[in-house]
This record gives sequence, structure tokens and C-alpha cells, in this order.
Amino acid sequence: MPVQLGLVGKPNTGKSTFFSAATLTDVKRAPYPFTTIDPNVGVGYVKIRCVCRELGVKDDPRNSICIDGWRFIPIELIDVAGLVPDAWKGRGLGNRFLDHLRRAAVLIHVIDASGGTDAEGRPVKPGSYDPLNDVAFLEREIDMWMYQLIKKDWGKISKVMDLKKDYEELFSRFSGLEVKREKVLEAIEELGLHLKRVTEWSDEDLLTLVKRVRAAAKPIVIAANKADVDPAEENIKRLKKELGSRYIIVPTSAEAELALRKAAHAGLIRYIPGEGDFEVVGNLTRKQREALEYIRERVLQRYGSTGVQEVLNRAVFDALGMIAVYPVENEAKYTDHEGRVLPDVYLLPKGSTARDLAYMIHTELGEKFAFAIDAVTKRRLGADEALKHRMVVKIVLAR
Ligand SMILES: Nc1nc2c(ncn2[C@@H]2O[C@H](COP(=O)(O)OP(=O)(O)OP(=O)(O)O)[C@@H](O)[C@H]2O)c(=O)[nH]1
Ligand SMILES: [Mg+2]
Repeated sequence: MPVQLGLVGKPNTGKSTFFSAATLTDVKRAPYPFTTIDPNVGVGYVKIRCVCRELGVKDDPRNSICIDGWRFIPIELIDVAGLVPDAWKGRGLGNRFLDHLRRAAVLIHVIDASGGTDAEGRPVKPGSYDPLNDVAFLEREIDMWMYQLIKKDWGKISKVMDLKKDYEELFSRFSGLEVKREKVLEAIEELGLHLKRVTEWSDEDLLTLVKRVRAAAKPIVIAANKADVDPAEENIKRLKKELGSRYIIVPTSAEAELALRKAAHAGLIRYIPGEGDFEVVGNLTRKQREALEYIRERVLQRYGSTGVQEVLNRAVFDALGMIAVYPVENEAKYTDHEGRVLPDVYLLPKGSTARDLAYMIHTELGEKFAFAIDAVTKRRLGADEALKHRMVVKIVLAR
């Protein structure tokens, strides 16, 4: 299953616009709250420098896309309804929508950095609301939602755990949120909760535990959106100064990215997602030219890019610490058994071994795994050796 990133935030901040831009699918977007009700799920991409250029080969991608030496690797995005304060208690569209985020590995918090949306998602004059308020609010909503899920029938399950002297019930609750047991155990020990019986944990102990686990298992990346609208630039400076040590913060203009991708799709411009400029190649109307010029000045020249690609990349490579690896069957030609050059790229957690890669491709491949070779240096990899980002790996099977 591909890694999933969840787009969250109060209503009207641009989540669906971000989703549309990143997946190039049309979904409902409008300048009022609760435009999105049912979640949208789609495919977006992270972008890496492809190894094809340095290896001097023309690649033939299958599970990913190569454009001008940039490899785009698919990930899944989910765009949910806007959250209002106390959504976890069922306010607004409530916690039903939070439940769609169970599988998300990173939460991308889309905020309206221009301060043009109030706490409930209603449009207000830009600059009249402080977007810094939204950061703590969102984190609390997510934490309380998790806490509530974990705490259900606590009296009963805490007794069971004390009786069995284990944490199985708790692990299984968290595993429904795609949280691994090691992360839960780590947090229990860090907080010293293993020194007490589970039935003696206070509500506060449990909430602290949930917060700790949430931060480790579902990190939040901030997309400071509507960066094209004044006074977003000043707000983003403040945001970075006050919260930059706790969060990855990326200025974005989802609207600009959407316009650029649509123009590129229509053959009007050449634009590679994430780049700092575009080239006009088609016939533009005056209105189109003005709109693109606006994007160049207000977004690309100011921030270096629209930020949408950077958010996805930072979520996967920095917040999750994943690496991208190319498996091949022929280490001389870098091909699969059909002769396709560098067909696939897989995203794996840092620290993964070649055997982990084999299991990820196919269980059978994992079971028959004998050893692996770095296809570029032809060096045999150690059984416990961690793979490196952008490695090309040949898996050798036992007979
Ligand atoms: N200027 C500007 N406007 C944007 C940007 N991104 C989104 N918008 C506008 O903000 C409004 C809300 O966008 P949506 O994408 O529908 O917002 P949402 O967060 O999905 O809203 P809900 O589904 O109601 O929670 C629309 O009018 C968008 O055109 C941006 O980067 N810049
Ligand atoms: Mg929406």
C-alpha cells in the first residue's frame, strides 16, 4: 500500500485546491466552509533526481514517471472535510471525518497564511485573523480525537492488561490508527508509565501518552497556503520564527500550482512541478498571460516555487525519513526481466535492508531472498546493511 498523506485544517483554507493541484483531479472547491464532505482520495507524487542521467541510460519507468531527469514516485493523498474547534466531540461535520485519517502517515496542515479565514472557516478580510492560532487548535483536535478512540472502554481494557501484564489491548487500539507497537512501547517507557499498573494511569497520563505517540506516529507538516495574498509573507515570517523549531513549515500557493499544472496540461506552458519558473510554449490570451505573470511575480519569484511539491517531498523524506530505492533484475543493464530500464522505484523507511525491499515487492521474493548487490558499484550488500537513498539494487534469490 502506498504511503498516505492526509490534508487537514479548518474549512476554506485550500485543502481541496492543494489536492487538485497535486493529483490533477477535479474536485469541488469554493470560497465557503464545508465544500468538501466526503473525502477525496487520489495519487500525488514525490520528486527525486532520477539516477538515469548519472548512469547514462534512457529509462523506461513503470511504477513511476521520469520527466527531464526527475523521477516522480506515487503517494496517496486524502483530502477531508474542514475541521472546526471541537470537531472531535462531533461538532461541525464531526469526528466521522477524522476517522478517514486513520491510515495517514503524515498530516499536512493547510492553513490560510493570509489571515483571510476565521476560526470557523468563514472568509474575512485578509490580515484580520491570526493564522498562528490554527496550529495549536489543529493539533489539539487530532490529539483529542485519538485520545477518545484509545480511551473507549478504558476501565475494562486496563483491567485486562493488568491481569495479563501486557499492553496488547493498547497496541491493538493504536494499530487501528496504523501506529506500530514499538512507537507505543517507546512512549510508555519514556514517560515512565511502565512503572505503574495500567489501572493506575490517570486520565492525564493517558492523554500525555496519546500526544507523544501521535507526534511520533503522525507528524504534522504545515503548508502556509494563500502565500500569494498579502499579508501572508509577514505572517509566514512570524510563523517560522515562533513555530519553526517544532514544525516543518512551507509557504504554498495551491491556487498557483493548480493554474500552472492546468496550463501545462493544456500545452500552454512547459512547467515541471516544483520548479521556480515556467516557459510559455502555446498561444495565450491576454488574461492568461496576466494570470501567469501574476504567479511568476507573487509566488515563484517570492518563494522559489509554489511549495506544493516541496510539502509532499518534505512530508515523505524529512518528516517520515523515507528513502527511494530502484530494484532491478539485471545489474549490468539496470533492467527488469522484460528489459525495461530502471522500471520501478520504492519508498522505504530509512534503515530498511535489501530483504525488506524484497518483501515489499512481493512476499515470495522476500522468502526466497538470498543476498543483494549494489548494481552501480557491483558490491555485495551485507545482510543487515541499510539501503541508501537512490540506490539501485539487484536481489538474488536462493535456488
Ligand atoms: N489566493 C489564493 N486562494 C486560494 C489558494 N488556495 C485555495 N484558494 C481559494 O480558497 C478557497 C477555498 O479553497 P478550497 O480548496 O475549497 O478549501 P478547503 O480547505 O478544501 O475547504 P473545505 O472543503 O470547505 O474545508 C477557494 O476559493 C480557493 O480558490 C491560494 O493558494 N491562493
Ligand atoms: Mg475541501
